[in-house]
Amino acid sequence: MEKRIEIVQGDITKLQVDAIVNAANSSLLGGGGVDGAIHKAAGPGLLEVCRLLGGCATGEAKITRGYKLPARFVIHTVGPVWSAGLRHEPELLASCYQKSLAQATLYECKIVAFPNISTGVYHFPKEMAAEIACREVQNYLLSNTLPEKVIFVCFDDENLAIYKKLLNN
Ligand code: AR6
Repeated sequence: MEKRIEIVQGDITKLQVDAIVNAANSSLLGGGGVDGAIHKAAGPGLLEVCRLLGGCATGEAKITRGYKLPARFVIHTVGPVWSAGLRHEPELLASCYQKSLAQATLYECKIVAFPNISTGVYHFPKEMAAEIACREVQNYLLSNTLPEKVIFVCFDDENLAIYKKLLNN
């Protein structure tokens, strides 16, 4: 496996890294899943500043401080809702990774952690989502020195197995 990529299983809100990525919705005003967990752990300061951001389009990313989180920054990105692959979902998911990484570079983040964007309530097929995530991160790291390291945080066993299989060969 590429030395600058790591896979861990667990709760992304616990990681003491430069930035964690949030799988948000376009309102940026919180929700369930990883988004809910991040807002709960960050405290009300995060929601307050998110209200000022004016939302975020699918495939884009916006950055805030981490407030009470151990992570310094939160990069909020909005993954596509899977709709049979007919609405440019793969390109939009690729864009989430590219735009999030670009924010991380801009804010000089050394270590960035990603959840498995869109693979929860947005129902993007997990295998395809992982292929896109790995490809985009690998390509980005080839041409950028920052971030130094990217962590894929897998919450469920299925994603963990998929990422291990993809990155260990
Ligand atoms: N740490 C890491 N990963 C997590 C955590 C956690 N604490 N909790 C869940 N996951 P989802 P989406 C995993 O549904 O599909 C929200 O309501 C989870 O197992 O959080 O992009 C937003 O507000 C799954 O693999 O995000 C949006 O409305 C992955 O995170 C909508 O859900 C993504 O699942 C976004 O849907």
